[in-house]
Amino acid sequence: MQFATATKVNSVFYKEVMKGLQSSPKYLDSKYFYDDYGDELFQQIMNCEEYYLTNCEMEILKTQSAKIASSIPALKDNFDVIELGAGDCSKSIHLLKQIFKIDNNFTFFPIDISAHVIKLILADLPKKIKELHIHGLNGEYIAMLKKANEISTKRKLVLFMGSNIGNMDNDEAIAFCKELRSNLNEGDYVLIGFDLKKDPQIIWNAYNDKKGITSEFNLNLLRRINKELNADFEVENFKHFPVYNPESGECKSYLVSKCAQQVSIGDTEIISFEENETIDMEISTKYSISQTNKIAKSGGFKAVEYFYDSKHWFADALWKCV
Ligand code: AVI
Repeated sequence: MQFATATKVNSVFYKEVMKGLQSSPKYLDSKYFYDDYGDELFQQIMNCEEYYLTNCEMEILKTQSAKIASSIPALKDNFDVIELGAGDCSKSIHLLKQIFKIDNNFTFFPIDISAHVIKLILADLPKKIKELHIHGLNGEYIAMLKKANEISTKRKLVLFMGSNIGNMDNDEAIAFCKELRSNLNEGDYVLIGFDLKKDPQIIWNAYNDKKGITSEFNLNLLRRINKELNADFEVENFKHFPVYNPESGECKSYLVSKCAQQVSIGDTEIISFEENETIDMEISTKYSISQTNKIAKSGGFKAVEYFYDSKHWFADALWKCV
């Protein structure tokens, strides 16, 4: 099949992949993990034994949603709820149900980079909370938040859970929070999930599960590039290798080239790999509470309250726009 269709070569995906693979050291953006199969693999990760994050945050939402809702006095006024990276809404649904008891007239705007995920939410959520107003938005967080703001001028509660912020380094996280704040108004709230520093072995295991699902999740991005950008990565020539630094709290996933090799992308580009050369695939940052407070302050928020799971491995922080 001829690759040189104008759309693919001009796509942001192609440009960002080329930029990352032509850099030194090489990197790819983990936001591209989530094609249909990537979504499925992430679901499997969330269910796997070692990946504790989902269970911890689920416990918080299942047991403390009433408390979270009562900590936000603004919910008694006219408001809407936005979820950045909504996924399957299996955690947020507990909070949405509590909020619905306070006011059944709000609109829920789930935002997700995956069109597939938004389709599933629109099909499933109305079965679980009848008469909930839902407006799904498929795209990047801030662009879609701006869209939600064009549709609704009500006060906002933004949910940004799952430690999705951990997939940014510290500077990116602060820049992102500033941008988030600039698209909200004083008195709006954010509920934001942070995976906390803990026994480093527990963290490392979460990104190196025995069944190899996380490895597949990383390698799947190479398969996606093969499929969508007409590349010829030999996926078995790369090895998934996660590293956790307990000092910085950065857990980083690399793909390591098992041999010297060349990969062609599209009709024209060749990328060379040396043996043991790396591709930086993902950062999953782990935080202390004082680090999260610094991020809140730098972003223009005030941390109002923290909600922890029983092991204190994870925290959902309630921030108010000041
Ligand atoms: C989505 N994000 C918070 C996950 C994480 O833990 O960084 C993605 C993930 N990567 C490997 N396992 C899960």
